[in-house]
Amino acid sequence: MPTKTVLTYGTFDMFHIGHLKLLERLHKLGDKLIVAVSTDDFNDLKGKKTIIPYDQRAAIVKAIQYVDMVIPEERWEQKVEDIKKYNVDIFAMGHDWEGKFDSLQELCEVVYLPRTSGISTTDIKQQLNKISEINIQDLNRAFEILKRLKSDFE
Ligand code: C2G
Repeated sequence: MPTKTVLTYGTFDMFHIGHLKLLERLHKLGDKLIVAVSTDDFNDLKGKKTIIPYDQRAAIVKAIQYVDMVIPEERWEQKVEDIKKYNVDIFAMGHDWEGKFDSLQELCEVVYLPRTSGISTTDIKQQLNKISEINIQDLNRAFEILKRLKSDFE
């Protein structure tokens, strides 16, 4: 039975359930799932700031049971070469990329799957920023109380 190979691309920063559910669905589309993880340099090119460095993001994706191979994504243009090099049958992305890669239909099937709602790396970063802001305000309040206590006892 010929192997059906699926290929996808992504940053996978702060790996979360949205990434996992996508990889799980991509795994079910074929027999072999290849994931191209955006390198730190490529993310600079994409204007995407990441928290987790490439080697850790790639190691996490590689450890996912649905994933058979991880390759670096270094250039927008590498998709054509990758599809040919790995005999890809299905190129698939989340639907936030709907239509962006239709030109690849000359080489293989192109599929856009619904994103998982309610979770994104951007949301996680915003929550983390909120926590650090609250912590700083709490620390300032505690500092003011300590200063008042100190002057009361002087
Ligand atoms: N995704 C999802 N549900 C979410 C968040 C992300 O299905 N809640 C999907 C995205 O649609 C994408 C994949 O998970 O297909 C990886 O998302 P990102 O890490 O944000 O990848 P991105 O920065 O979109 O990089 O050349 C293509 C780019 O490298 C894609």
